Amino acid sequence: STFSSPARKLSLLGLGAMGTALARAWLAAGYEVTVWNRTPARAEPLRALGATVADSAAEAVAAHELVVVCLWDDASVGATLDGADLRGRDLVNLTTGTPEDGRARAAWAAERGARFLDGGIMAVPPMVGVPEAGGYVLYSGSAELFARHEETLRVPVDARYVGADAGQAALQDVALLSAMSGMFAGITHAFALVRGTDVRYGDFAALLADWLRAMAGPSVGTTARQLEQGVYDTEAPSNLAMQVAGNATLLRTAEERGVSTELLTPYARLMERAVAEGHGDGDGTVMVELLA
Ligand code: FVH
Repeated sequence: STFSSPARKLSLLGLGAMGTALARAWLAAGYEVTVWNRTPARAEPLRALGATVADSAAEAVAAHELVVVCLWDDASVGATLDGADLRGRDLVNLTTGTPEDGRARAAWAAERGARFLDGGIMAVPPMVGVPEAGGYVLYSGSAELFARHEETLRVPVDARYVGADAGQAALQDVALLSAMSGMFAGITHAFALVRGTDVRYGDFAALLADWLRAMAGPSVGTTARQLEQGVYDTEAPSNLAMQVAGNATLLRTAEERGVSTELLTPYARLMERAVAEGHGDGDGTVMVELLA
């Protein structure tokens, strides 16, 4: 179609774990890929797979219209692209950053004559090139750029465009990562509780995975509905007052087992504040308002 990628070729700067996985996926799909990495040795396995290795970042940028960067942080993007001529380039930034980083980088790219798309990768390297793994990239920024290169961008992992505000992909990326962080905190505490007991880790892991799935699905749906309606009445027999009472048992159990409560305490304190402010009869959704 007229919106498909005009050429099956691109430059990729940054060959860490993620950049290398992306390069491999494009090469496997028959794309012409020019690569560059600060430490040149990391490019050699890709040369063996057919990539062209540029001697400098500027040379890689000059090679193709579509330039993808996947670097450590936003500062390394600025440092890497500093001396490159970005005029007429379609710059896709797959480096994790904040929403403000994304917006500032979009303005920076526009000043240099480039179109810009910011991407938040919701996948780990082994998921790249494996569609059934369910990974995707959230993109925001130039809709025109996304339409033009959508076919190419979908090669390593699925792609979802979330809006013209270049900060939007990072916002949703970081929100999802933050939720993951809380989940991993819970998993860490749970395994610490059963550690050194007769509980078999494998059996417990199966219980834990099923429990998290059963809780997360309905919970996020309820939270979204309540935020949309601005009504936080409890929809389940588990209001905040009950949960605060339950927290005392969680904390006492940790103490009995000699497990630190440092992961549990902050969330328990927020629930207590919600109850103290008169929200004991409602669902935990009100805590979203207490935070923001
Ligand atoms: N790996 C993952 O699981 C996650 C999944 C979700 C997305 N993240 C983000 O992807 C970006 C790159 O992550 P990565 O996993 O490829 O990271 P590393 O393997 O550590 O490679 C980092 C590359 O960045 C280069 N680099 C670092 N600093 C500079 C700099 N000042 N100038 C130029 N390049 C720089 C580094 O080069 P070198 O050390 O090999 O010379 C690597 O190419 C990241 O934003 C994740 O948050 C990954």
